[in-house]
Amino acid sequence: MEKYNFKVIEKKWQDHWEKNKSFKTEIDKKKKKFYCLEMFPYPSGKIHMGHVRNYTIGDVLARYKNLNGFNVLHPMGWDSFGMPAENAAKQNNLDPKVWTETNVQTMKSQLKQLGISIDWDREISTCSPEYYKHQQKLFLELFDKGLVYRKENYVNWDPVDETVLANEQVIDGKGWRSGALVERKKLNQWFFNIKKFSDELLDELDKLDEWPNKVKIMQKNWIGRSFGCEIDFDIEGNSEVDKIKCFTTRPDTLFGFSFLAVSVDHPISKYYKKNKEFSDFRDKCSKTGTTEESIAQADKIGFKTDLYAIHPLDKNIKVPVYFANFVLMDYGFGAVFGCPAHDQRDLDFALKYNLNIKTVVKPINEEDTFNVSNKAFTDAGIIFNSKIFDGLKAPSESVIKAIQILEDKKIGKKKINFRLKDWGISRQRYWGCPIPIAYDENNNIVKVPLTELPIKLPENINLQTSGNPLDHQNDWKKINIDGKNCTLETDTLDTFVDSSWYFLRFASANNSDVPFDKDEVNYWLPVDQYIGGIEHAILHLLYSRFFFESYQFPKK
Ligand code: ANZ
Repeated sequence: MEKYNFKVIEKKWQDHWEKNKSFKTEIDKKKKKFYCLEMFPYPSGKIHMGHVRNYTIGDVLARYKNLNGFNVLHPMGWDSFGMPAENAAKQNNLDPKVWTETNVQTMKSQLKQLGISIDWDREISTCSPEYYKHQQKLFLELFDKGLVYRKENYVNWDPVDETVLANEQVIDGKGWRSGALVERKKLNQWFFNIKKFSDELLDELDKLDEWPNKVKIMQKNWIGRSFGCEIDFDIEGNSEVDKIKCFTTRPDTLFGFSFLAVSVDHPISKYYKKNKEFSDFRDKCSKTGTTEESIAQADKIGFKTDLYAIHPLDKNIKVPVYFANFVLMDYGFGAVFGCPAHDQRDLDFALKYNLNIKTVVKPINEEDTFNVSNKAFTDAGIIFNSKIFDGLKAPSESVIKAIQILEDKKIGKKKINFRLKDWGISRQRYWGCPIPIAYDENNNIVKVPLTELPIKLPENINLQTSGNPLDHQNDWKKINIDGKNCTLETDTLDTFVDSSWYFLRFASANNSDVPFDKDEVNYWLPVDQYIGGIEHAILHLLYSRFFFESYQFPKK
């Protein structure tokens, strides 16, 4: 077999590239542009075949377009913050910066050896202060617009990586990197208010003509717009709780109501704080993560309260109120009315706790003797056993009609809900972009002034500590803002923030004044060909749309 001397090939290629560099990446309005982008890699060590496959596709397209007279932008960068660097450095007593930069050099030289047609003059690396100083500025701009906020919240806690995970980073109830079973924990966190754009993010999907349908469907489901109504249930049993509000998409099944279930974090839980059995139950629930997926997969368990909910259309019907692990606090109102015959989760719960199962929807042409036993009937059908709703086509007529009736009686109100949650961006880790926020002596939030940016990560620090290493950096944490002694935020940003705008940065990669220049962005964007894995369809591709939607380009 012929032996290849890669060093010689690399040299030859570089000479060739220098002489024939024809990928002009300056703006040239006489030519049609082609922006070809592969998702930038995490510098994990060496280039692997997955990278080669991806970059070869981009290379072929970039060359083809170039030969066809296009002005081609084909850049490369490094998604270089993140936990693997910190974990690898921790294990081998190394500096994450050194580990990362060594990997970048190796991978870059391998890509050069492969001869991929990349414009290395625009190389970016997210762990470089040159990149993240702009990100810190963007963060403050979003803060000023009210799109960033801090609140105490239940989070997905990865007990192995000792950090918080976004819902999108929990797969089958496990951390996407560590594989550890995710737990629920209450922490103060920073959030991007992505929910504010739920309607836009959903509606504008229709305009993304060239996006693969699969990606659009995944995003649509993730944003999850649900049409339904909120219903107030009167409560008996505790003089301090008089009503519980539920969100439902099926008010037409109200006569199949046989229990009411609330989340363990529902406001009424405060009345059970001292109850030992309830605290044990709550602890048991916190062993499941906070994502819908992990909750859906967990066994349905409940804690029966001493409360009863009264049927809003028939005061003679009273049903028990439970705390249940399958009810999410951050969806709707953290409470559901259980209708076992027509919802499988409710049916599983009812079978376990021996609750009434009343069938109120039957298949078309079925007798009134139709009865659900161990499989919920969720198809279209006809309402029966339901007094005023009887005979309506379900759900096409019956949902609207039921909402109308409930609205007329002032028991309920039409309501649209979204599955999408605000994006938790705090990570309790060292190797990430510092959040440009400090706290004064009274723990008030203070913005770090632009003149102090970038807030650089401290170097050569001890990573062999528990929790977040930055918490132990007492000198680094001190900052004086307007004469006040303040303490820097020690959470760092989720690395998905870094990758939410890198495709814009490539348009102005060497501009140290602004993250991206309006004219350059207007010329190069949108990306004409984006190459990457479907696993990024929701996370990265949704977050970057949020960034784009929320950011107004600087006026020149
Ligand atoms: C009663 C009912 C009867 C429901 C029935 C469904 C079928 P989507 O479509 O995903 O929006 N729900 C409401 N809030 C909840 C929460 N915080 N945690 C868990 N489940 C919750 O789902 C809406 C349905 O999810 C709602 O409609 C409610 O159950 C449940 F035959 O209400 B339904």
